[in-house]
Amino acid sequence: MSLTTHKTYCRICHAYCAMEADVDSDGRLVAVRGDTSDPVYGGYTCIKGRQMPDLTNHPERLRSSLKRTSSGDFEEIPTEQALDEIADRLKGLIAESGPRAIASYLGTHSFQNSAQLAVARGWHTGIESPSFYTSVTIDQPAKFVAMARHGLWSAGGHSFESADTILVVGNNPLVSAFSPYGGIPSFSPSKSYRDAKKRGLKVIVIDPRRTEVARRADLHLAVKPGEDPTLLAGIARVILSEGLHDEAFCNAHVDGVDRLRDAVEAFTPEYVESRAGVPAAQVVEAARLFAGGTRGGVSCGTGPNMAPRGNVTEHFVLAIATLCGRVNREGDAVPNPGILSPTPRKAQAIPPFPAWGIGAQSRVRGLSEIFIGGVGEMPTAALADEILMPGDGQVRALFCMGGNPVVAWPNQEKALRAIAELDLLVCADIRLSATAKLADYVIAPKIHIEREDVNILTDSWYSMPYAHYTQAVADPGFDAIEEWEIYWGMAHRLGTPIPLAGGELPVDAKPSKLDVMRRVLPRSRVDLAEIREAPGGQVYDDVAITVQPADPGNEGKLDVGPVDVCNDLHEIRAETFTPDGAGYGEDGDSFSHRLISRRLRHVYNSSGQYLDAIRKEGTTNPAFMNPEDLDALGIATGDLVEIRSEHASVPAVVEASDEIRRGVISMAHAWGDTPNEDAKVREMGAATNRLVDDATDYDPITGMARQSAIPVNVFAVAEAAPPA
Ligand SMILES: Nc1nc2c(c(=O)[nH]1)N[C@H]1C(S)=C(S)[C@@H](COP(=O)(O)OP(=O)(O)OC[C@H]3O[C@@H](n4cnc5c(=O)[nH]c(N)nc54)[C@H](O)[C@@H]3O)O[C@H]1N2
Ligand SMILES: Nc1nc2c(c(=O)[nH]1)N[C@H]1C(S)=C(S)[C@@H](COP(=O)(O)OP(=O)(O)OC[C@H]3O[C@@H](n4cnc5c(=O)[nH]c(N)nc54)[C@H](O)[C@@H]3O)O[C@H]1N2
Ligand code: SF4
Ligand SMILES: [Mo]
Repeated sequence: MSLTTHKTYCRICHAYCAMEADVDSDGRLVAVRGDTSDPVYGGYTCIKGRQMPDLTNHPERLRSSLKRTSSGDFEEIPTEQALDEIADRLKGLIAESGPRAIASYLGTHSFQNSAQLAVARGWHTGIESPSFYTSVTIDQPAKFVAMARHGLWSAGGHSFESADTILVVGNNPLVSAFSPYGGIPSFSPSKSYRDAKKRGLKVIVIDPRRTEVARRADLHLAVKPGEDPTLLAGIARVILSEGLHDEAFCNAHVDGVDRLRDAVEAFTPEYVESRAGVPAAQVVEAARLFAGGTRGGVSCGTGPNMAPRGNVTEHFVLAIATLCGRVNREGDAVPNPGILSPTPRKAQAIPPFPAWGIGAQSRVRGLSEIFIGGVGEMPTAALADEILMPGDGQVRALFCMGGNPVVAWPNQEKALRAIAELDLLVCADIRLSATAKLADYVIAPKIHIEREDVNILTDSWYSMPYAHYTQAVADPGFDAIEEWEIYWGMAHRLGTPIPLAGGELPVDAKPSKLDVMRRVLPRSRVDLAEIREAPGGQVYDDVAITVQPADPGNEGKLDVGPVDVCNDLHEIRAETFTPDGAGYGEDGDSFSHRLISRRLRHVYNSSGQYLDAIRKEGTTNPAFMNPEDLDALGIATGDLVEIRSEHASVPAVVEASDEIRRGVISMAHAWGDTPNEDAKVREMGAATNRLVDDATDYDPITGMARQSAIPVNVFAVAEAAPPA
């Protein structure tokens, strides 16, 4: 059979690797490989991306939309008929309970889907429902709190390519391919890192685990889980007390230096050592090494965001770079000003701005919308309560798009109760996930390679002005639609508008995807049709710019010492803690270990775990532990344990790793299913989010639950002997 080759990009994760795809005459995807001609990726792919044909054509792929019948089983239903029925249900629910009863949760896959996020948001605005939730608020919402309190430098931070020293806090891009804001690039990360080390880049890593990045770093601070605020306060103290900061920059553009100096004064290197487990000399060395460089940024990942006080950690991520003046100055070249959503680059501060408490209020825990890039989102950690709590504003219908709440939301037991309480659950998923299995309707979506998409999320992450707009390459060959079309279908039937940045979407006749994208990206510097016509990803050199002077009379300043952060630091300093060396589980601590989050190279959260090539890499999410901890329990790699938090317990299969400090368990989330499936832990792993308590250990601004550094005990479990 003859094959046609198309250029496209992978959307299994947000790295968007450029690929070539071979498709047969029926439109079926046969093979993929890295596009070696691509100027950014140079042919890089990972094991997940290379499974795209299997993922797309897999027998478990949903090939029809499904409806739950009165007997409780699913039956196939034409998608347009499902949308008719869902729209009728929505009309009834809105008439009874008002629009706030209708919620959306957009999971990780929504960020790889260029029309979905904006159209879903617009649809919510159109029906006047604030119940709009995404995985960002259970991921790294502290980033947005920190930016709001610290302000932003309009011209941005130094690029990775121009850096001589970087600080990496709980972020492992060599596996996660995730690191915006000047960290190790998401694109072909291992090669980028190797090349940068060759040219002399100095790297400091803060992580309880000796990660892939830490192995090749100049300095690895193996912090105790959750003690990043203390360690970073100690590093800031050294920078300020030794006068290593950029005084000229701070005098001109920064407020709060003295407030911060006072607030970190008590975080001496010796205090940091006893509390965070990092030798005092290393605290000093890290500060001198970072401040001694001339260019480079600080990046932070999920671990510290999920541990307590993520807002303080993310504040230091910004403040340490600011103190050292690591920003682009007037006249500097901006290697990539952004093509699709360009922002002006001026040598001036955008002063702190409000980002919470100003929009819709949550009904629980005093929470509110968080503004992410100017757009309000309700906190996902509170959604289960918004479904369960009766009264005005109770959520009764949920659209779950490319997400898997049963294994990803904090507090699995509550998530399951909430899902059972819903009047209507509509999932869009490529297979019957742990969550989709519980839905009233499952809509069969087109998968990545079957969609036209443009690289919105990564627009500003590249070190060159690069854009890639792919056409739909494969054809599902069955009745499948895109997620934005589900929202459009609702608006069409309900007669409600979908306002977007570039104007309202017509809701009478369905617009083309390009028309949608034009309204999502009205400010693109290069015409979208031109990017769409270009074969593969392209560099648009004509849009390079230099940093412009500040606006006349502009007096905006960044704030490195916001009063709230300083108050938090005083509170942190007053906390009791288990001194390093004493070990957890002593001094009144009733938990012997801290369970921390991590990513595994071969799977993306709960996606892909069932594919043959992936299962060869492992069929469970191992509990990685220090060999001495295993010895103390009298167990070895491959043995079963039960891990118990204050809240619940999960089974796990242990694996020895000398990369992890004693007292720590490192385990990936989003494996497994409900407790009913626990006996299959070796075949499907277990959901660590069951251990998470959403309602006691939460962040008061974002509602973020303690999803890392979770206090747990661990018990060896003797397994029944297998049948003879
Ligand atoms: N304890 C703990 N909890 C965590 C985390 C942690 O580290 N520890 N991490 C948090 C983070 S960072 C995140 S982002 C969330 C993730 O939270 P979610 O996004 O809710 O979870 P995923 O497992 O990524 O769910 C993705 C779903 O999309 C489906 N899917 C795959 N491809 C497609 C497609 O093309 N279209 C559609 N419609 N669906 C598709 C998959 O089958 C899967 O069911 O979890 C958070 N929860
Ligand atoms: N292969 C693969 N890639 C992925 C994903 C995946 O599941 N698999 N998931 C994607 C998603 S949704 C996201 S949000 C990104 C996340 O991208 P990253 O944030 O880079 O994710 P991780 O690789 O888990 O790195 C987080 C690090 O934090 C460390 N850590 C845990 N707790 C603490 C702590 O208290 N303090 C400090 N300092 N460190 C701590 C962990 O040891 C880990 O090395 O990755 C994305 N990419
Ligand atoms: S890193 Fe892997 S999964 Fe992510 S886009 Fe690239 S090939 Fe796809
Ligand atoms: Mo995430």
